[in-house]
Order: sequence, then structure tokens, then C-alpha cells
Amino acid sequence: MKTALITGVTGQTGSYLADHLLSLGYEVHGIIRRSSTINTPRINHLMDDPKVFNKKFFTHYGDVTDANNLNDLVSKIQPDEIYNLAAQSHVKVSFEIPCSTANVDAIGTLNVLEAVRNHCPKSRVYQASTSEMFGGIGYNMPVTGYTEKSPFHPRSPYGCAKIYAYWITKNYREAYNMYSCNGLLFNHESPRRGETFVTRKITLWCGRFYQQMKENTYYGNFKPLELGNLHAHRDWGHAKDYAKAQHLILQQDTPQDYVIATGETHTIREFVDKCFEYMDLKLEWTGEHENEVGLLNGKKVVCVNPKYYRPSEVDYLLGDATKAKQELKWKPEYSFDGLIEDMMDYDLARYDI
Ligand code: NAP
Ligand code: F7E
Repeated sequence: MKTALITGVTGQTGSYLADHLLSLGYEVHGIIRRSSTINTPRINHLMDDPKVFNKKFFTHYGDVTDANNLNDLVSKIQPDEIYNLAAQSHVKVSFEIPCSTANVDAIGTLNVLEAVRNHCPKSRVYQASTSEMFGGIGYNMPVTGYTEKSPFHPRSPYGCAKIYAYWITKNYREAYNMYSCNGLLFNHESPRRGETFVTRKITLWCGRFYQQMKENTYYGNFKPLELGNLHAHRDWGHAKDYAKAQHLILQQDTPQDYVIATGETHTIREFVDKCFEYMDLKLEWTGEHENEVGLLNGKKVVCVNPKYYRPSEVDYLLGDATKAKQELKWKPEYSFDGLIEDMMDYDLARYDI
């Protein structure tokens, strides 16, 4: 039986990864942060099940910025595999707190690698790298999408911190012969997605809106959905599929880096349209830039609020996961429509009374 340690286990993807590894028979240890409010809703189903909790799933207080804590945990647990998913992962927020983002996302990764080098150098390490490192600007964009060979041009403090983490992971592989790999994952979403990321913000709003429609309340009074840049493109997949890829990356004969993406890209506005279509509603769009609005029977239900714009934006993301498909035999189960269905079903049911 293999043992895995997950940093960021309370997050969206860490929680799916814990589910997946437990289903494969792993003993799973997760690091959770002390917090004044409960931060374990995504793993409560594992903690509440005495069978799983007692036998296979263990949580430990910790923080990736605390090197002593990591050394202590890694030396005691002696994991076969470590998945470093802990991060301040919100791109817009990284402009407000660039130093703590760098401490967690960059130095936190170094702390994980050092703990492994010191206490279990044969363990395999997965680093949660990101499409944000590519930057999505026209000049370096391959038509068929970014690959493992594409150059980086980060557009946020988050992207910059993740580039340090990417290179230090690669450097420990080259310098110390460690099995440390990067998964360069494009956006992945789910019903467990944080509520301030754009997809979840939209599906949650739709859940509340749909309830009001069903109650025949006059929806013209409903607070419109306020968004930022409606025309950015994202390559969105399902977090469940991406957690499986993270596991596969650590099962190869030689450590390597892999792009994980769907190969399809859509705008934020298309995502909104699809969610409305899921409710059997059709939006009409009018206006431009800050004045662009989505109308339903002439009433404004979606609008732009520039406060959600970023100081520098990643305009266009499209990934090419050919290497992962060929070498890992990774194949996503969810289509774009399937992802929307899963998120909408969850959030429509959430407000159903
Ligand atoms: P998420 O939902 O924001 O989860 C982040 C996790 O990191 C949470 O468990 C959080 O704990 C934990 N964390 C934050 N700071 C920490 C610290 N100092 N020490 C220990 N844990 C800390 O993010 P996600 O969507 O699951 O993404 C997982 C990883 O993949 C992140 O590294 C992210 O940057 C990266 N990534 C995500 C995507 C994507 O589209 N989702 C794409 C590429 C890469 P709390 O619950 O206590 O806040
Ligand atoms: O924004 C635009 C926004 O915050 C997506 C993280 O998991 O994926 C994620 O980063 C797009 C951007 O995700 C709103 O300007 C419009 O163009 O959902 P997001 P992200 O920035 O792509 C990458 C791969 C990661 O690694 C990150 O950890 O949507 N947008 N209106 C908006 N975004 C937000 N959040 N809120 C809006 O109202």
C-alpha cells in the first residue's frame, strides 16, 4: 500500500485527489491550515467516515511556509508520493498580496522539496504548475495550443511565483536526481471550485436566480451578475479528470513535466450563455466594454463592473495535451458541456427549497 501526502487537501483539486488516491487503496495524509472558521467542507465526507478516517485518511496541521513543520511531517510520514497543491491560487488577489503569494507559492514549494531531499529523497514529488505561466499573449502562442516546450511570460505575481516553483522543481530533479515533476494544468473547475473564481461565481448566481424565477418573483429586481473581462478565453476542464492526471504523472518510469488541458477554449461570455441555455433561457448582448450587458426579455441581468478587471490580463489560453494523452494515456471524461451540467446541477439544487 502506497502512502501519499497532499498539501492543499482542503482545496478544490486536493480534495478530488484525496478521493481518487483513497479509491486506489492509498493511505492518504493531508495538511490542513489552522483557521478561525472551518475550512474542511470539501473533505468532510472523508473525515466523517470513521472507516476511511481511522484506516486510510489522516489530517495534520501545517503550513508550507513553515519549513520545520514540513520537515517534521515528511520525516514521520515517509510518503511515497507528495502532491504539492498548496497555494494562494487566486490570480487577481495575487496583485493585492504579492509577497505572501510568493512566500506560499514559490518558497513553499522550495520548503517541500527541501523536506523531501532531507528526509525521503526517493519520494516522488508533484508540483502544481499552471497555464498562468504562459501568459496568453499573442506573440508566443502556438495555434494548436501551449505545449511543454512553449516559452513563459507570466502576467501576475501568482504566475511569477509559480515560475520559480516550476524551475526549482526541475532543478531538484537535475541537481539531486529527485523524482520531481510539474503538471502544467490549464483551468479546472467543478462544483467544489472556490466561489470567487469566475465559473463558480456564475453557476452560484444562476442557482439563486433560477430559484427566484421558479418562485415567480419579478426578476427585474434581481441584482445583476457583475463580471469583469467577458472576452478572455480559457481552456476549462473538470477538476476530477485533472486530479487523475496528477496521479498518473507520478507513475512514469522517468520524471517529466506534462501539460494537462482539453484543447478547447471558450470566452467567459460563452460560459455565461451556456449556463443560461441550461436554464432554457437566452440572453441578448448589447453594448461594449464597461457598457456591455446581457439582457433577458429586455431586462439587464448581466453587466460589467471594472473592479473585476486585472492590472494585466491573460487574454487567451489553449493547451495541447498531446504528450499526456500519448505517454500517460490520460483521457478526460468530461466535455465542456458536461462540466457545465455538473456545476449547474449542483448549484441549481443548492438553492432548491
Ligand atoms: P484552491 O481551491 O485555492 O486550494 C488551495 C489549497 O492550498 C487550499 O487547501 C488552501 O488551504 C491551501 N493553502 C493555501 N495556503 C497554504 C499554506 N500557506 N500552507 C498550506 N496550505 C495552504 O486551489 P485548487 O484550484 O485546488 O488548485 C490546487 C493547486 O493547483 C494550486 O497550487 C493552484 O495554484 C494550482 N492550479 C490550479 C488550477 C485550477 O484551475 N484550479 C490550474 C493550475 C494550477 P485553505 O483551504 O485553508 O485555504
Ligand atoms: O478568471 C475573468 C478573469 O479567476 C478567469 C486559478 O485556478 O486558473 C485560475 O486562474 C478569467 C480571467 O481564473 C470575472 O479576468 C471575468 O480572465 O476564474 P478566474 P484564472 O485567473 O484563470 C489558473 C490556471 C490558475 O492556475 C489559478 O490558480 O475570468 N473574469 N469576470 C473574472 N474572474 C473572476 N475571478 N471574477 C470575475 O468576476
